[in-house]
Amino acid sequence: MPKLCLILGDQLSLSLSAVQMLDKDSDHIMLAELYTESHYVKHNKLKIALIFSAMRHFAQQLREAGYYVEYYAYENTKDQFSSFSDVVKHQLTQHSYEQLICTEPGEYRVIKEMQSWHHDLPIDIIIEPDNRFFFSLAQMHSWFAERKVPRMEHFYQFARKQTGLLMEDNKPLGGRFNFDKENRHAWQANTPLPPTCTHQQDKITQDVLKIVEQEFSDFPGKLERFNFAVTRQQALVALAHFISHKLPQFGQFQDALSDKNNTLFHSLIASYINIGLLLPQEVCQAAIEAYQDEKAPLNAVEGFVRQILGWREYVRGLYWHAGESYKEKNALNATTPLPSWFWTSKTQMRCVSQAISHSLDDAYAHHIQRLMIIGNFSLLAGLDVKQVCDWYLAVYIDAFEWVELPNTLGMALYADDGLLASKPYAASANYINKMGDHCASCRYNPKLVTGAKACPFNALYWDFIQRHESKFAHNPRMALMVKQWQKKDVSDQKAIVQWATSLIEKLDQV
Ligand code: FAD
Ligand code: DLZ
Repeated sequence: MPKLCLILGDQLSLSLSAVQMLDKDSDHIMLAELYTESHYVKHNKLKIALIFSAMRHFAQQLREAGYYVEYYAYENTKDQFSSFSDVVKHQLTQHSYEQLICTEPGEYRVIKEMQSWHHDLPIDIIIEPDNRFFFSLAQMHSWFAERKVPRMEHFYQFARKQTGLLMEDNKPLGGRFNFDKENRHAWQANTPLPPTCTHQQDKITQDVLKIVEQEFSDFPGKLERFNFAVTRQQALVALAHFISHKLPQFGQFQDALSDKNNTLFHSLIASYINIGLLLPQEVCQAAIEAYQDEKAPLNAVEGFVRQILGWREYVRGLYWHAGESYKEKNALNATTPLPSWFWTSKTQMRCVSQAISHSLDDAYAHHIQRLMIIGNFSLLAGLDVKQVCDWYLAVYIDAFEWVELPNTLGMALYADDGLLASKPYAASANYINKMGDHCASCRYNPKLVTGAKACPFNALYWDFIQRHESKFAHNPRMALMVKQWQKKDVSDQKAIVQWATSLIEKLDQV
């Protein structure tokens, strides 16, 4: 009897563990486009289109490679099947199978559903570990379990030593593990921007775009902006484009913000790695080869490798190690409802409006926009943690819970009480003004703290320090800011708190 293999929309790799267990000549593979998967948050239309098109192309690739594939297209599933369980049950009525094989998914919600099949389905179920990371979950669990304060920087050094990447004689290349200090430049227009990498749309993608426009018309996203790789071949082109045109400047401008350009020297490949079109190992290897061929400097290559070998692996380990209850954390009791402009981008704060409009329209914002603009505002204003996390999961092309949640709840919102970050990523307008040019065309003044012209980030920043004064006074990295707050005149403190309170009361109009 054949085996049946279920492949999810973010598992589109021929080297996937579940696929490795199959016999091409006899076993079957199934993929399903589902209403539930596209509705558990209001996903960006671009993200749904990317996933459906990449799934359809992957099915084609599997068939060309000789596999038998059952493909459940959205047009056929939407009124009939409401979950993976439903389609799997249906497929089990179509043939007799010996075993159902899956690769572990990237979310508690889905692993729980798969685990329920052990008693709900009349078939032997195998859930294989996901082999598309540098480290297995078992390795990550033991790394986290062995540490009281499991910081990314320590994990990264461990990962460099374990993999040997950018190492020579067991020492880091260039004498340091981290070249971050060289990576904090604002971008000036005299450094030319890289060209855009464009991807042709074939009939499969055009059909998907029509379906998504028809079925998800009230979801965020502008489908006319669709310019994504939907096959492994196209994703390899996107990677090569990044390596030749952006990697050399990636490090230098990694933290920069610009009013004129939304992507700067960022790679735009997170979604391709997350859905399986690219593997993290080959991506790091390509960057390291550019360094070896003297096409990119060490600070850029190290900075890039750190994001993938360091941050990406670390947040995945943290998501699974922290457990399902991580999602419920709200250490700073942040409960202010999301202002309506999170869904329209109509705020007068130029930096926030730009970051949100790109997030909604293009399903993309770079790391500093996510962390220091939208995340920072959410942190300072005490926006509801669950609402913010759901927003991030919905709008970004690369958002899957295992990677989105630690980044949003832990890194941006400090809602895990410092499990991920040693201090909150909180900053006033001064930081935003230093790292970019948004303030020059904003109606608010970054130097003012109170009053109608004052940038809201300033009063909200001090009010945030004040609201959490007792907690932050014990954090060595925050104590200085608490002292600065305490040194302010009582009348200034009162005016700042009053102004911040009035801003929070009318966030929709800020
Ligand atoms: P680049 O800036 O070119 O970085 C290179 C690669 O490094 C990325 O493609 C990605 O694979 C990896 N990477 C960089 N930073 C991180 C990180 N902190 N965690 C994991 N991988 C990282 N990344 C996601 O993939 N999905 C998410 O849902 C997501 N949500 C985020 C939410 C918040 C609040 C923050 C602060 C960050 C989030 N990130 C997320 C991390 C990071 O912002 C994105 O990976 C990056 O912006 C994607 O754009 P890029 O491909 O151009 O990345
Ligand atoms: C995100 C997503 C969407 C929008 N649609 C589908 C789908 O129709 N079918 C599918 O198999 N996967 C989809 N996905 C990805 C899943 O939500 C993802 O596999 C889980 O969240 C686990 O990471």
